[in-house]
Amino acid sequence: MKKRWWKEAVVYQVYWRSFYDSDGDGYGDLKGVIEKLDYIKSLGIDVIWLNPFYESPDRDNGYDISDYYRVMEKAGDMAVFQELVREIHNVGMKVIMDLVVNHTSDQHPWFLESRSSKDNPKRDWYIWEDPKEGKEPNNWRSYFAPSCWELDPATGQYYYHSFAVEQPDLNWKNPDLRNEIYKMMRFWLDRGIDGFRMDVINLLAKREDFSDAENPYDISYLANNPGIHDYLQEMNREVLQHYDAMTVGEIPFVTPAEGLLYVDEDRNELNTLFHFQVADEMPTWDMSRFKRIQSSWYDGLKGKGWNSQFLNNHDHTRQVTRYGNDGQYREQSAKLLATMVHTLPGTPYIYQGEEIGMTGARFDSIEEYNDIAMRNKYHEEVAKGRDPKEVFESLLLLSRDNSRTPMHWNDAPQAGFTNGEPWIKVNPNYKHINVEAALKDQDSVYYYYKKLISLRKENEVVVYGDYQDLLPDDQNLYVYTRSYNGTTWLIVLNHSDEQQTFTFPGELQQKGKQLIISNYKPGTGNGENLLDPHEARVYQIE
Ligand code: TEU
Repeated sequence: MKKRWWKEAVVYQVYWRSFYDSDGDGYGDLKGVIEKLDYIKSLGIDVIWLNPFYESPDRDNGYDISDYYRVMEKAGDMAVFQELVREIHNVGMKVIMDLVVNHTSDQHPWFLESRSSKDNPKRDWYIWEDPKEGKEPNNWRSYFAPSCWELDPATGQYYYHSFAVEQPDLNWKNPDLRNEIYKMMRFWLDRGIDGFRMDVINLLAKREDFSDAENPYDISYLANNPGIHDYLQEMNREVLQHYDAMTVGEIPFVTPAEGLLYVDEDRNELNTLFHFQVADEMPTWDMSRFKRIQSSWYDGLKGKGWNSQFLNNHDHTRQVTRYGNDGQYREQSAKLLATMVHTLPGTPYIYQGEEIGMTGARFDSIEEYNDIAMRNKYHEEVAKGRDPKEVFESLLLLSRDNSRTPMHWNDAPQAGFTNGEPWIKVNPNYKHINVEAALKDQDSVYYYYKKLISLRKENEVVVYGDYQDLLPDDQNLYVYTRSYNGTTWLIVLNHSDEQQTFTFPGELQQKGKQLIISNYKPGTGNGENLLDPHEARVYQIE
């Protein structure tokens, strides 16, 4: 495949509101990111992804934008943003921004105009439908609400929202709207950013036919509709191809064949994607399923398009809690999951705090949660008459606040995140899981990440190598090779709480092997044929 900087890169996601608070208002901010750039750089990171910091009423933590050209006060201002971009470039990193153009806030002036009357020129910038028999136009649900339609009493029509009621969807059929978005993208690219993470980008086109869904709970009708590829090709022609920009699309509800249409290098749409076959469809660890997903995406994109690897982000529970062991084997498990993400094919993403093995948070009552998805779901279920405690418990594992608690810098109050009251509670385990402690311990999860990242820089096999799963049916061991230009790496992962015996498959038995990295100290292991709980090893085959 063609060599590209964003294929070789490691991306670090900064959820700025929980990263570092420089002014004591309880929210992290862009100045705080500037203060911590040396830390990010020290890991060996190439690209920072910043979650949205545009002007916003903040009902969905910045994903409800009311002005695309302003910086939210909590985050800072345009001058600080420009300083941040400069500083990031000065230390040799790049920065990509969230692009949220499926919807705006209901407080965006475009929507205020659109809703003001049926003949307002901006009416057509959103999606309006008449009631059907006095009710919603159809039975579709939205991500965050029981219906994707909300009645606007002033004009008697319903507007369409894929997410919360406060996030009306834009109408991408309207060419004026599209041009306005392209203009806005150029504005930020001209200010020096290096690309975009594109929020639910495959939701832009809607179905032509708004008839009822057979199963309204399968909300895949919101995505991948006819016209989407025309919009993305137009966006590429109008904006992206004029910059050396990296684009990663958030693309739920796709098979590899559908995903390829977005990232096929001959089609000029996006560079790479996040598919959600793991994050949305695999609630807890499932070895066979994970292996099938990896193989099918590898086969589906091979030689044509580029994948991304991640196991958590600001929407998905921290990986060591959800997919690993965050108790007795927390450190080993965090290192094993990292080994996997950084040696599977695709660009790896690290979500802040993952590199010190931060765990999911658990609060005591729904009032302590801020996540709009969780709160809305809780109220919907309780209103149906279900037991509140049972509903609450059922939402804990996947609450988005699991991963949104503040970054742990040290063992000082509030984990050194803020001098004020944090906007969301700090995970109490910051006393022993924090950056300061990690930096003092040569065996920490942090130093393991640092080594993994440097391996990617020095060994093209990790980036461009072919992938082969050697034990597709094993429930505990994940064993695969990456091969490139005569070099072969063998990755051996014991994703279980028990010791496992292991035999090198086939011809690998006779070959020489050099251990490149492992999460157990050399010498303390049990020899090559016994793997400790959560042991990870990477060998170069001679
Ligand atoms: O997320 C889309 C979303 O709903 C995810 O939670 C989902 O799990 C998966 O990513 C896609 O199926 C994006 C943002 O990341 C999220 O924070 C926003 O709330 C949402 O869009 C609306 O903008």
